Amino acid sequence: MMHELTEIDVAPLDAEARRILELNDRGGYTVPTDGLYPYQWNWDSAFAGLGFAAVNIDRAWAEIETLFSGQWDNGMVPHILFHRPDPGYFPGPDVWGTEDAVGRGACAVASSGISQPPVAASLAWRIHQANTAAGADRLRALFPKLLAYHRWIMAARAETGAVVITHPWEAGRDNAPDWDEAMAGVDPVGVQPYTRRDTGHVDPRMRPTKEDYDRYIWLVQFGRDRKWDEAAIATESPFRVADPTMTFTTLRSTRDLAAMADLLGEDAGEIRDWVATLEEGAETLWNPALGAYDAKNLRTGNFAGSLSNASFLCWWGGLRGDRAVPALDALLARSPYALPSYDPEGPKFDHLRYWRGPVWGVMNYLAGNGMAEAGLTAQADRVRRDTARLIAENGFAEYFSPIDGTPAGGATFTWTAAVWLAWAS
Ligand code: 9WN
Repeated sequence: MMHELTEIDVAPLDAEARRILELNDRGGYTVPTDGLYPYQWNWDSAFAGLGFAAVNIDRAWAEIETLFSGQWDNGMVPHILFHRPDPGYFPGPDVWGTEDAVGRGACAVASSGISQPPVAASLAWRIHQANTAAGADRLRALFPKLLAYHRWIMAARAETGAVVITHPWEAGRDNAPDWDEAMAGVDPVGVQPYTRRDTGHVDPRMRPTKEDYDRYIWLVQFGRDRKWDEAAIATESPFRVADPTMTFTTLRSTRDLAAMADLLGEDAGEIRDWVATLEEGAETLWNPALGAYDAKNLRTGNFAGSLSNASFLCWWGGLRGDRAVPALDALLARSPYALPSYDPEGPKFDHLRYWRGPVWGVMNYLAGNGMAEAGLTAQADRVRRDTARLIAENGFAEYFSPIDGTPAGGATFTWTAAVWLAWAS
């Protein structure tokens, strides 16, 4: 399965990746792909910034700054910023109804009411490292905003030390098997009639089911009815799941925030306390039966039993030790292309259905870099080479089949282009 990068002609792919960033640039922010996702998404945007760092450092910082223009007064950074209305995506700002949300305050940018994996601090730190002279003032200006974001996460979402999601969209892994038990606990009674837009852009076999969508929309209505009040949602929602993606990306970003604080001469005491809390929380996600980190439904205490690409973000989170290596090696051995979002031998595997099997470049970037840092050189190499091979053979798709590499979801995808420019090439 290994592929020598020397066999890939990188120059035309570099050019295509740059063209995609330009194509999806809407002036200060980038859409994930034209049509399917016409707004600014949180973690997509952080990756877009990373991609731009290889092209235009000023534009890279602008991407992150525009993302934080949508930050609520309570520190939360929403998962979607609706800068300009677009009927091509559902649910839009009218459905989210965040105008009078608790905690939004004076923020004038229309947005959703949930967040997404907080990779912004980590990727801003890398953008800074790409050009420290150009980034000095930008980093200083961004730091208090990043700190406020993380203070919100720790206050609103880290009651067990691990970081919880209140909606599957918040994990960025929408229909992962990780949420199946919690989603079964949501009775979508009273969902107002709606028309999906995603299945008009993309083959429905590559998207979540109607059963999933009914529950996604029910959870949006649930939050909106409580004015997005975190305390009420924490007490009353049937859906509250501790997530490895959120936990490990938060942990890594918190470590990077501490490094920023040191550089800027700021006090890092509060930040280092968060690292300790998150490390203890990460331990609660270790599922011995799986031999890997797993999602945990806080309403039942049950693990999902899901071996996923998120399981192997532990090294990106800065955890060390090799107890997850046997499960990783087993997963790699049964995946023609690494890393599948769900175990190809698991009972819920579906090679094209979104987060129930396909490979995602951004997850490979995070997991692969973590493996390299932890000294898992062979595994890191395999993940990076497979990412390059998938893109070289199938284009800059949203995601790919781990079995035969079929490109799936949207095309000319921003974060796939960014991952190519920043790492895979
Ligand atoms: C909902 C934009 C986003 C990504 C997510 C991915 C998908 C949205 C959707 O697209 O989610 O947020 O409508 O399917 O799952 O990770 O940020 O690319």
